[in-house]
Amino acid sequence: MDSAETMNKLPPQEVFWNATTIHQIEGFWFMEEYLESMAAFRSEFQPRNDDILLTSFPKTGTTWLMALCHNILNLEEDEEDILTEKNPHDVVPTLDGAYLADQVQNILLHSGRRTTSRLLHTHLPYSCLPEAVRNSGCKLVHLARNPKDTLVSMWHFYNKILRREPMSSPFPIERAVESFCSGVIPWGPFYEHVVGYWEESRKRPDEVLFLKYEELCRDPKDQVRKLASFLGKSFCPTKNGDNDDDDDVVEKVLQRSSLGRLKELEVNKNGVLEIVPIPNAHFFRKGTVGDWKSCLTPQMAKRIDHLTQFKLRGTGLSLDDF
Ligand code: PAP
Repeated sequence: MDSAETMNKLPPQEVFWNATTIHQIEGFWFMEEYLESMAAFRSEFQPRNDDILLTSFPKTGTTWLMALCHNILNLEEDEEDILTEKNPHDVVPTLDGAYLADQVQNILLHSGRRTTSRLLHTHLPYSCLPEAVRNSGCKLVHLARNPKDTLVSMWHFYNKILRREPMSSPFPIERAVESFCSGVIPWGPFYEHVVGYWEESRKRPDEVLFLKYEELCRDPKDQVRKLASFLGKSFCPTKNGDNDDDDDVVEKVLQRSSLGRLKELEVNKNGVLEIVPIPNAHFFRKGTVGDWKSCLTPQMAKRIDHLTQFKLRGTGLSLDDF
């Protein structure tokens, strides 16, 4: 193959927010620094049938989902409460971002010896998951979030990690809206990402659970029970037919996973992720439904709502779901 031909085979690339290169692979955009790890995950990862793979578009509540699932599965045995010492991202590894890191390989090997399932995470869209995962019986849990709140959360996060000195000013919000709507954003486009998991959850409801951040906020106990039962953990050890014992466990899971608690822990105030050097504090902000109102103008909101309606038409998902 000559060099012109090789050039033609390189995945298309763009510069995201004037700050970092992203490449388009199979219709989605990925940060250059994760490509090697992502390729290794896609070709080498050996799923087990009892693996639990959490999936999310960035900033849709990943950290919360990690904490909830960890606590649901380990509450009884985890007397030490590992989340007081480690950020949820260091307990539940993101395989596309850090597959090759020694810490992740250790987690994969170590948790393989445990009696409980391996709890893992990826930001990859459904269609880009390793074929071995799509063909395995392992359970997938997807957490979706309102697009406007996702965008605003993303804006705050990427301003912190990508717009450091000398670019210390925030990226203009109107340009962030533009790139969100164009879909040319890390792991984007957003809508195709969410619809991929939504459709798979409708085809295989026993293996793919689709949750929404807003529902978790609105009805946390019911959502945690639903999640626990999907993960094969039943919370109903009641003797007298009422839900009291069950309620205590659900409350404890929620309390241990809550934004208020995690945010105040020393590790999350001053620590840095073990695998990629991001300050833990960046993962905890407000966690408010509708926080987009603090950043987006009514015109920006209207534009995103129109796009959402258009992109979700015929899927069975709608704007009112979020
Ligand atoms: P990630 O995909 O990069 O891991 P993710 O955890 O999805 O990030 O995004 C952080 C968002 O989840 C923040 O939302 P906000 O910017 O709108 O505030 C963060 O506050 C929220 N979040 C983090 N932990 C929790 C939690 N335990 N409960 C509720 N929301 C949380």
